[in-house]
Amino acid sequence: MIVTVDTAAQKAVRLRGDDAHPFTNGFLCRKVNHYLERVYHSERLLHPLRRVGAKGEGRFVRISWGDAIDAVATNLKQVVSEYGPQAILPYSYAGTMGKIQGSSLDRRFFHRLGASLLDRTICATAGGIGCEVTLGAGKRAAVDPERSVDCRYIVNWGSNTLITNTHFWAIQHEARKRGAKIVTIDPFRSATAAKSDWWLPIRPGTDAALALGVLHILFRDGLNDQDYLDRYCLGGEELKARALAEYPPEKVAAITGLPVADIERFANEYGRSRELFGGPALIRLNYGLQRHGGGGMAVRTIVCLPAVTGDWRYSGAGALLSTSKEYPFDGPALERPDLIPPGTRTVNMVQLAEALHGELAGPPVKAMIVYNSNPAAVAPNQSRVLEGLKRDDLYTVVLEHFLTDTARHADIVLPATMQLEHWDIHSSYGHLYVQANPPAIPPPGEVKPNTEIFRLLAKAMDLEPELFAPTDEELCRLSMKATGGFQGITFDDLRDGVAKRLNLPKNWAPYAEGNFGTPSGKCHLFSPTEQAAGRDPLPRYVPPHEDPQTRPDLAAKYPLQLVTPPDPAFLNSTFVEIEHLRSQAAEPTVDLHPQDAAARGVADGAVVAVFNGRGRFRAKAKVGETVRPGVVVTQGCWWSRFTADGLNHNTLTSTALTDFGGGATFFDNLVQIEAITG
Ligand SMILES: Nc1nc2c(c(=O)[nH]1)N[C@H]1C(S)=C(S)[C@@H](COP(=O)(O)OP(=O)(O)OC[C@H]3O[C@@H](n4cnc5c(=O)[nH]c(N)nc54)[C@H](O)[C@@H]3O)O[C@H]1N2
Ligand SMILES: Nc1nc2c(c(=O)[nH]1)N[C@H]1C(S)=C(S)[C@@H](COP(=O)(O)OP(=O)(O)OC[C@H]3O[C@@H](n4cnc5c(=O)[nH]c(N)nc54)[C@H](O)[C@@H]3O)O[C@H]1N2
Ligand SMILES: [Mo]
Repeated sequence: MIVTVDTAAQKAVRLRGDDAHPFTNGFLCRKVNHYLERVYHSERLLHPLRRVGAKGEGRFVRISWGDAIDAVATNLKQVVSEYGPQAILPYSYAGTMGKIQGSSLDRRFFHRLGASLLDRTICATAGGIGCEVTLGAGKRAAVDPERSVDCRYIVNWGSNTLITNTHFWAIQHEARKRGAKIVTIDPFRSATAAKSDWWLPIRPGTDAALALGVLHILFRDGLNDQDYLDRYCLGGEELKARALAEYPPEKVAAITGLPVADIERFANEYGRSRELFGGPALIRLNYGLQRHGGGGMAVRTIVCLPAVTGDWRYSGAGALLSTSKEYPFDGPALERPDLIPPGTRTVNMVQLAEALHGELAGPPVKAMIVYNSNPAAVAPNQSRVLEGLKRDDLYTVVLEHFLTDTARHADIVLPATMQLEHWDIHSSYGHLYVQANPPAIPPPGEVKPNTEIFRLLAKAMDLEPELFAPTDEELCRLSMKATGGFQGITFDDLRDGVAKRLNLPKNWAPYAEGNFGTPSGKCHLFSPTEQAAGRDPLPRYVPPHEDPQTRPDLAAKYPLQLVTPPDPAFLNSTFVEIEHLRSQAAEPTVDLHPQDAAARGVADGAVVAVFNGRGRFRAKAKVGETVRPGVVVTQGCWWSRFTADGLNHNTLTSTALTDFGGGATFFDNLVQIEAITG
């Protein structure tokens, strides 16, 4: 972002994309483009607040920083003396993904206190572990996306790329001009699906079955790159035997709901991309397919495909989930995990509802400190989370920009800086540049960076001053180890905000000659590690937790599969505060197929109730062929204040975990819909 500042007024007057940034190329996404409206929003929090109303009601009074920090320290000390430090739960995620404001002094603070650890599973762990099973420790499906213009068959698999990764869509668009075909696999006709050459409306949570069906066809028709398999892979024969024996197209069609002819055509085009379209294939797999009971297995299986076709040989081709692992940030130096007392329990953030209801092992949660996150809106099983946040015996502190649904339940709210107002350093999970974020303007009002808030808290809690002494710039410097992709790049090279490409070869292709992260360096199509752990050594289809095919009992009551991705106008629950983005999203809606609508007497535009055993909320019906029969989609994450019943789609989602990584299963829900009359 290039910010123009009126220096006399110390005010940012313009914000735009950076033309000199090779990947973002001068444009910002639809939300960040309006970031100045967040910065100067009339509801922005500018002072510490103390709650005076009931939890959730939103009545607060302004207090001084001194009083706020004293109050927090007094309460935390009391919790520690009565219940031990593990009764304190930190809760943070991706509000800012900066290394310094996201995970540095905050971690030191909680580690030193001996607070419960938080397993940050809400987004990416299922696919992370799924990748590691196949590709090896610390590895992700990664390519240089700028080189993907040379791909000629591009598959957006569970990825709403046009919306959630808009700069990569621009690259796909360019590849298409040069002859590429774009295919999207998604139960919902997302904006990406609508703009693709071919939309494959798969049944939710069945992607591993499709991938195994594709493998069946690749092996059956001799479309496998045997040389790549022989040199760089372990278990090609075993995978082949399983795919051929267990995943014939007819069976895969019955699981995925896709016609046999489409499965055959997709596998054939994918496997023969170079011959048919003149260039290699890329699978842009993303988070949509991970948010299901079998999400880890789905990723593990899909990332086998480029090894079988040999697409890993080509720069920009193969599969892309995340480039995040290419950044050798020195996490331990920032976070000091050595300070964690042995035996400290870990709470999975997906299970916040259980944690707040005292259902997890270990001491009850008596205090929670939330920053960079809005769990009241984004965590699953929202009604139970809200009930937990309303507990009178829970002390809640929230560091925020706005009075979010979570902040409204806080005892103390502490105002935090935004991106324009603090130092930070950023990796990416979608490209290969590292960048510092120098502040453009001073913080407004009494706002402070997260780091500074933890410095104040540490002092009030009598923790060792030297742990919290480094300035934010010093922390930035400390974060960069001169190894791997950071060789030849120092913080000083980044200070002015110019993005530097990681030190990787121009035609980077990480797995072109093997180099996987496994002990043998080979791609594990067959995983001895999984076998040793008593699990299936080969990929297989793991059905969703709530699947009409495997849970007919549940489907009798709740027959529809519900998918709950973010609205294109929002970033999870961020930007809901911006009025004109909110008006683009308009109101909570639910897409349903005309057959399912007719069966329920639901007309397009009617208000319906969407419900299951966990919750119920109202939405406006959008009847159309944007979903396959049996599937419904409601986009979020709305704030309670702006919905008819004070709830969003997470009142319907469950805290059940994924097969690998303990991830969230936001898109794995059975529901029923009924028309609301009167
Ligand atoms: N505008 C915008 N951009 C964002 C975000 C945002 O909230 N708004 N969030 C950011 C974050 S934190 C993340 S993690 C990424 C997420 O980026 P994406 O992975 O693109 O995110 P989603 O939109 O959640 O899911 C993608 C698609 O998967 C589909 N899907 C659901 N279930 C299945 C399934 O079983 N199989 C298949 N094949 N598809 C399925 C959904 O219908 C959806 O269209 O986006 C980032 N970018
Ligand atoms: N049903 C359903 N639920 C979902 C998803 C879904 O697709 N469907 N998506 C999931 C995904 S992919 C993710 S990543 C999670 C995201 O969950 P969260 O990380 O909680 O994301 P946000 O909703 O964006 O909320 C982040 C909050 O951090 C605040 N914030 C931003 N920067 C700073 C800062 O510097 N300091 C402080 N103190 N606060 C800051 C913002 O104001 C915002 O309120 O949600 C998950 N929840
Ligand atoms: Mo995410």
